[in-house]
Amino acid sequence: MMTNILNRAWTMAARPIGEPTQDNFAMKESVIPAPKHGEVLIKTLYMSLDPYMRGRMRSGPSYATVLEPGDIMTGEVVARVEQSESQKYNVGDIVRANIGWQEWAAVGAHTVNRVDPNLAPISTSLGILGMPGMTAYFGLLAVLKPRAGDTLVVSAASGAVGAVVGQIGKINGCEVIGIAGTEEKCAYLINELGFSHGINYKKQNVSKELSSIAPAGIDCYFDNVGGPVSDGVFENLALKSRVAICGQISQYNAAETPKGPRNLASLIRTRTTVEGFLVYDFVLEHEVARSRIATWIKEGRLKYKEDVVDGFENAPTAFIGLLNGKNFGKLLVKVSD
Ligand code: NAP
Ligand code: FER
Repeated sequence: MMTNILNRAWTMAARPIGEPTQDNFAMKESVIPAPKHGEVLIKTLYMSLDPYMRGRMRSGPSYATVLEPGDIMTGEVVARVEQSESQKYNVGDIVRANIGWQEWAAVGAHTVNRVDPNLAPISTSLGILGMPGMTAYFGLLAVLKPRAGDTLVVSAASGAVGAVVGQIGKINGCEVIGIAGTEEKCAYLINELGFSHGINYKKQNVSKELSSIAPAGIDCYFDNVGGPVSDGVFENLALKSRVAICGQISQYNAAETPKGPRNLASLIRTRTTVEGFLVYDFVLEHEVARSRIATWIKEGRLKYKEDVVDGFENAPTAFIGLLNGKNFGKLLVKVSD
């Protein structure tokens, strides 16, 4: 019945200092577990790779448990039920589960979430209909609260979160400016997603470009990256502007976190509000957001791009690449058919 004899998992072999390397990961094999009463045996189809995983590899204060060397890498997968010891699921059902970087797991049926394959392709339950999509939706609509006519800037704009932020911004009547790391990504923002402008932060001066594109200033900034990109945006904020701190990916591989926020004096003049948030702050509203996003996809008002890497063995390389902008769209690993 089972194709693989053994289960495979990626563990954190050693805590990375600075940029992770292959040596920070180790593959561990184990027997495929047998589900107990109330459990389901699931087989991973797609595995999500997300920037927050770098945070789990770091020691220090966090909203979540940090990994210790030898622990299986944290993460969410979309999987198929292969054996069920629960009334809740049948063999063949598709679920989303927090089993980490693993090919198989036996887990309590109450710990997984059903995925509706008729809503959209199942891979989207890790992307636009999953955690990154929820992040975009609530970070924009509940934290930044844009008004029609606002100028919205989003960084890491072609990524899993950023692309959704910009498109929902457009649906809400914003003028959207995206910042991304290649010409190809910027062209995609404008030609495929309908953003007004794309700024390539590796080739262009973010502050100068923004001051010419939006001389009246930026009303809303959805910050995914921090660092020099955000310095350039902060120099162009409008009166009563809002900044949502979603991520600071430019800092995730830093061996030492820089002390203190920078460049804040101008916020006095502009009366800017800066607010950090976590996608889980809005968990009670996720289902409503998921169905609204699914409707927008069906209506052709939201597009999404996935970057699918084939093969479980390639997860560490793909993850290292994510922290360097190698991905173009939501990064997934295809683990099995
Ligand atoms: P993503 O944007 O699909 O991929 C990450 C992208 O970040 C890369 O492709 C790269 O794109 C960009 N990047 C990497 N290093 C950078 C640097 N030094 N400066 C500027 N950009 C850099 O990832 P995602 O899943 O959508 O996540 C985006 C952000 O949201 C991350 O910061 C993540 O931590 C955050 N997040 C937060 C929450 C929350 O609850 N607060 C939830 C989910 C995600 P370029 O080629 O454009 O550089
Ligand atoms: C993320 C980046 C940071 C994220 C969560 C955090 C869920 C939280 C960081 C912390 O607790 O220090 O992408 O996604």
